[in-house]
Amino acid sequence: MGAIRVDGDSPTLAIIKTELQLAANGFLDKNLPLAFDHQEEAARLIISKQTPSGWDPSAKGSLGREGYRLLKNDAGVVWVAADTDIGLLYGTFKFLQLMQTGAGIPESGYHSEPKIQHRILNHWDNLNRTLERGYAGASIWNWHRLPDHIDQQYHDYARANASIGINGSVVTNVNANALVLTPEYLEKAAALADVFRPYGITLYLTARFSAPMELGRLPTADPLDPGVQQWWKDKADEIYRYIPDFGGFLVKADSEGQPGPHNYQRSQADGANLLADALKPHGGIVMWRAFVYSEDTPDDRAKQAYQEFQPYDGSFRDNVIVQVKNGAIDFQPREPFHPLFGAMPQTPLMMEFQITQEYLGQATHHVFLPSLYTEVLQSDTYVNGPGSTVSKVIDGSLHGYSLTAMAGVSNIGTDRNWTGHHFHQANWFGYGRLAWDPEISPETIADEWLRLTFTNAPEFIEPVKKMMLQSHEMAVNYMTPLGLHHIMAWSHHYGPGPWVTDRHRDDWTSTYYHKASENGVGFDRTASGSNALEQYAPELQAQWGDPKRVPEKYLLWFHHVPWEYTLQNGRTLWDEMALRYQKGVDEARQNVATWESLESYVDEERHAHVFSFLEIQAKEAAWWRDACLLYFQQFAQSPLPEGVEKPE
Ligand code: GCW
Repeated sequence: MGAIRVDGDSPTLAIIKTELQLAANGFLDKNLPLAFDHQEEAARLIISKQTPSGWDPSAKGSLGREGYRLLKNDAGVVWVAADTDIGLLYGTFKFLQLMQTGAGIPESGYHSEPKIQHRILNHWDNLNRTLERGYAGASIWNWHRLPDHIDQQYHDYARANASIGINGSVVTNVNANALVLTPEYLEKAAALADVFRPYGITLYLTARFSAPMELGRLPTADPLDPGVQQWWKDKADEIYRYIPDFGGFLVKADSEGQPGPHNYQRSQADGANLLADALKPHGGIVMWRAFVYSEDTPDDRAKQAYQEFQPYDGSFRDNVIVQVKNGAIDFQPREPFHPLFGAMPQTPLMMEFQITQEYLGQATHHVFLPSLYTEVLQSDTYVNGPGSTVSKVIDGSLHGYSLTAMAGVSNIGTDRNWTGHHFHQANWFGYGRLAWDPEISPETIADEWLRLTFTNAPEFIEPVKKMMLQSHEMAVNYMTPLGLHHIMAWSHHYGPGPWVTDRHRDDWTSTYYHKASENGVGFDRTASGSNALEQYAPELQAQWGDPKRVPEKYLLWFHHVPWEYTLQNGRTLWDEMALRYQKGVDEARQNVATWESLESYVDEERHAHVFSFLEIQAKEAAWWRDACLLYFQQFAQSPLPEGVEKPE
């Protein structure tokens, strides 16, 4: 990398120097101590907020709080430019990535600014280090040893996140424990925030709505009660004494047993505004989740969040952002986008994606999630005419939101490879890249990740990229083709369970969702059924409401159709369903063979690890196929079409 000049002195600039040193050692495979104070004339790489002599100051332009520019002059000297230290850190990471992938810096330079302000990981981590829906070991937060012991893993975590542009972390579970708001835990949280800060990462906590009762011994948590309001104000003041740049609260209320404003016949806006007012003087925000559904079984759970929130559009404080899951049910292998997107022009909405694979084979099934994320982000809501994509709702451009954010439910744990499956690092990486720029293609993300993680050899990149890019469709095929959803085993959601019925409440069963009988299969969400469809724009109602026009991937999401129903390709529904299950299995098996053939490109340990997981996936794809086809066949009462293997 030659002579380097890094201007200035700060914890973030110190990190930049460490990164350059690490990269130099890695790229050159030897330890050559770098010096960072070269005079301008000698330096080949300049990392600076000031314009170096001989450079046109206007070339840098204004870059905002987190943007950066990479410039190269005729002599081949590179300048990483930004207005802030964090911008320089992001620029340095990009510079190193371009070097490592062999892309180099384009002649015209490279400029990037995030399209979304808050790019956040949500950890569903409990204080006792168990994780809700975590499949890669225990929680990396060791609350017992904090604040005095700072594990190296916290630094590594912050570093990895900064390298992909993530700038916020909610370190506690949305099913919240109020204890984290006590001084003992705030001191621990403050120690984590200290680690995160120089990497540009803000710490957030989940707030349990009933905390004023549990911690403050108040008789109520009613959001309109002055005593409750004062309690939250005092609590916010206290938190900011520990963590001066605390980001704010993420809240799950009135959902799956969590307390909330419903307990006091108040609205979601009343609840969110209570916390927003407490945080406002300190600059904090509230991320209020829309994953609210009633205690009683509804006619259609898919309608509930919209019914609960849409009427309150415009009633939330300006430091509230409503956090909406990508689909209206719950992180299914495939769902149409959530109808709230586009329906709340006066209330900032943020996206919640799940990176941990609760319903997608958990840690052992390889599914490249950027394909799923992009499908949602590029969906057209039509609310302001064609082209009103979900990504434009989220980046604020469609409705002029002043607050923008994206959340990803983390798949990180104490496993040595962080995410259980090596390839699930690509989902963490891809989430970060899409939070920075929701328009990037899955193909670009897969390409970047493979080069940064394994090798630049095209003989490896091409087949593995193909495997990644088809993996989402493959999993949908062997789990829930044609719009089927929520037919997983009960509670843990691993493996098939289309037969699940009679468990506490109907909308936690599979039969509620697929409604299979001799007459057909699918959930009628048109006007003749639950009419959830009316929550979408008229263009979509017309298209999706017509079984002949709805994309077939959503057919059984919106329609109940007979088994002998004819699809666009002329096959019956039953035959097509069976063939899709088989296709998923075939591809999962092919992946095992593809990976096996690439042994020479990957170190033995990682090759063997991925191989065994791909074998599990292929075996379990067949389990899914057999279980679902045997179950549905009792209603379809037809033989399996040619080409579909008979269950053993
Ligand atoms: O689907 C459900 C999960 C719960 C989770 C909930 C939520 C954190 O099964 O484990 O709770 O979603 O998103 O709140």
